[in-house]
Amino acid sequence: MNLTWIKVPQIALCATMSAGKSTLINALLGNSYIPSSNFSCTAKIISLLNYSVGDDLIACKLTTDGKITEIPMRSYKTLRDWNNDMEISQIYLVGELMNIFVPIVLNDTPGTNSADNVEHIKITQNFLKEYVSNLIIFVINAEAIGTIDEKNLLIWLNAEIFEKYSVEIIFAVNKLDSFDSEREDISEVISGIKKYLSELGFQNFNIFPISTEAALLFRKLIKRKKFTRLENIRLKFLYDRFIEDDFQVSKDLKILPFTGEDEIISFRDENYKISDLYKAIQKTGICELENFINNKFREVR
Ligand SMILES: Nc1nc2c(ncn2[C@@H]2O[C@H](COP(=O)(O)OP(=O)(O)O)[C@@H](O)[C@H]2O)c(=O)[nH]1
Ligand SMILES: [Mg+2]
Repeated sequence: MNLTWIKVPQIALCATMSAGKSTLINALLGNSYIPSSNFSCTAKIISLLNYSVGDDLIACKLTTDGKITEIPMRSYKTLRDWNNDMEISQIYLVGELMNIFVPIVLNDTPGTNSADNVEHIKITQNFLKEYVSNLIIFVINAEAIGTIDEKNLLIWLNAEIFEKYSVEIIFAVNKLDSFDSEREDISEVISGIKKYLSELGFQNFNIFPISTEAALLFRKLIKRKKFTRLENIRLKFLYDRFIEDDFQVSKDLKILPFTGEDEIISFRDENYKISDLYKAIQKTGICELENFINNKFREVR
């Protein structure tokens, strides 16, 4: 396969374990391709080029003997196996992101968690030092802000990357769907995170409130993708939350009206309106992040 695409703008995704990086990439793709789990399973850098190759993705593995193997990827079992295979040194994917119209490569770094696996921190730090990215998206788990691992990673990034290279960092504050907006003001949560980040030395950064899981499930439903039983339970819950409860991750989101022809999707005894799903997707905050990436890299070209 032609690897000239490494010249394309590079985005590195960074976070501590289980913040939602894999779910974010899946939400951008509109299907569950990258294994998401509560275990620190991502042991390798997975690089995804935004390029249309039909309905599915193409997956390429680079093995330690220098061989590149390319296969069409239909389920995420492939990646789970590859991730655990010590002979594989790098994984490249090619596939089309739903709402990003500029050529970019997303690099998913292993989520760091010192208690669990020090190797992951080294892989992530070496990658960030050796391959200068054009943008770093740091995913923050809003349910667990300010852990020692997160602080250590942010302090390292500030000292080793931002003081030495001119790279932009933005923060995606994830899992905001799990906040009870009647008990807690989400905008105060976001202000608190801004303060925390500026105390760690970050200045002039953009911050994106988000719910990657909701964005992924709503998009999968629109694309009529397969759901597991648990995903279906989460879909019903999140649809109820974002549509019936009229929840959104930030008051500042621009919600555009749906202009297409409306339709009902009947799925496992429930009815979902396409117009509501489009509205719900915008309320997850994912489109703001996508617009930012589109605008940033449109300028570069
Ligand atoms: N409530 C909630 N959970 C999420 C969200 N995004 C991811 N998760 C969950 O967090 C866990 C870790 O997600 P994953 O994407 O694998 O994290 P990673 O380690 O950063 O790649 C999984 O159980 C996800 O279902 C979200 O937006 N809301
Ligand atoms: Mg992951």
